[in-house]
Amino acid sequence: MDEADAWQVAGCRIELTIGDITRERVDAIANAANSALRGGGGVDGAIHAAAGPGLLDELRRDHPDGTPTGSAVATAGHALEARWVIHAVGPIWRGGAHGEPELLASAYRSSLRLADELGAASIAFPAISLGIYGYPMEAGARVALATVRDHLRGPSRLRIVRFVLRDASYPAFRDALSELRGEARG
Ligand code: AR6
Repeated sequence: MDEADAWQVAGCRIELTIGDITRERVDAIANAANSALRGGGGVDGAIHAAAGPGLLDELRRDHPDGTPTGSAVATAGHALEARWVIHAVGPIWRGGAHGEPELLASAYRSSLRLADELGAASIAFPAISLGIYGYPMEAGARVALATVRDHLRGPSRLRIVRFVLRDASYPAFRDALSELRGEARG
């Protein structure tokens, strides 16, 4: 990882990497879920497959009505290395005038708050809403990183926030990271 892939904000390091989030050895991984919380395709499908059926059982039992767009819920990690999975629901992109940026920020903010409540020191995120939900990559990457930065400027026990990305979204995150770092330097 070179310095273009990392940003120290207060006591926490934000990192960008390319990989498979189901293999991350962190306290918590976030899932790009839908509001029904019953699994799906994309990273959600991969996380359910790797965690095993206990994950869906727990979601059915504890969240029978799902959770709204912009919110997040936590479960155990089951067969994953991570101790917790934080199921965050990003918005479906509908042109940008339906509150999408605020809903995406809210999905990240809710996840970070939950991670802090649980006492997690490290969390990995996928690029929420930037796949099947069609959120434009550059704008979505900027919302993701700015929301993490803002959270870390408040009280937080997080020491690592890692974005585990696919090739397609990585350049957008790298550009957004360098832009935000530049702004922070003034
Ligand atoms: N590790 C890291 N990133 C991944 C992985 C993985 N194993 N697999 C895919 N991605 P998406 P969304 C990337 O579509 O846009 C599901 O059906 C992917 O390349 O998974 O929020 C849910 O149930 C993309 O960059 O999530 C919802 O219905 C990013 O993860 C809906 O899709 C997010 O893509 C959510 O859509």
